[in-house]
Amino acid sequence: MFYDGIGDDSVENYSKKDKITVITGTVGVDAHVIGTKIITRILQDEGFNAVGLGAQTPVEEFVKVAQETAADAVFMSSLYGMAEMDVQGIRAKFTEAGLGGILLYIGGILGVMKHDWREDEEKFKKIGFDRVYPPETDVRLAIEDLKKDLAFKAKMAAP
Ligand code: B12
Repeated sequence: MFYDGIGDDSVENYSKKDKITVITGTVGVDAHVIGTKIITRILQDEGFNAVGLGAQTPVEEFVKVAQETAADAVFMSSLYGMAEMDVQGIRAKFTEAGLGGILLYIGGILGVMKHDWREDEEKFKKIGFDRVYPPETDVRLAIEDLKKDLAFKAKMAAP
């Protein structure tokens, strides 16, 4: 695992809580790193505290860094078609770490070969993701979703 170190929001600064913190990275042993780096950069440009874990990041590392940074969300990528295997039990792992309420989003190319993306959406939502995106989704769409989801959570938590 390595930190992207893009911009000034690398590991040294990641504990600051004046911004919404989003962890990014490509899960499992997937080496595709370009998309997640772009996502990290866009999040930072949009004012988020984005912590980029880069490629080949095990779920446990996402959990550990999310805990250390009190993260609000994870934007997880997977391109090589093995995501289903890599993320089994992910929601339980976050919950065990005291992060049951964290928003988990995943995108990239989640299945192997051409197939109906809605099957992926159903499958990954069952696994515990809040949002599942088809290939080549513009991350700005997910950022808009994140703002809505955080606002909804805040409303639910209000007395
Ligand atoms: C470059 C590339 C590689 C490079 C990766 C270099 C690197 N360090 O990143 C190398 C040569 C190493 C490689 C290896 C392999 N690759 Co490759 N690779 C590609 C290729 C051509 C481009 C990927 C890329 O960088 N795209 C550009 C970035 C900017 O786009 P992106 O990753 O899709 O991300 C954007 C969006 O999807 C979105 N997004 C991504 N994640 C998320 C998450 C969220 C939450 C949201 C909202 C949005 C989002 O935002 C990103 C930014 O715009 C694709 C083909 C393709 N057209 O996708 C194949 C492809 C992904 N590779 C493939 C395969 C099979 C492999 C290998 C298994 C090949 C092999 N037999 O060894 C290995 C995997 C090795 C491993 N351990 O991972 C397949 C996957 C097939 C599948 N899923 O069914 C593809 C689709 C090629 C193909 N048509 O068969 N690959």
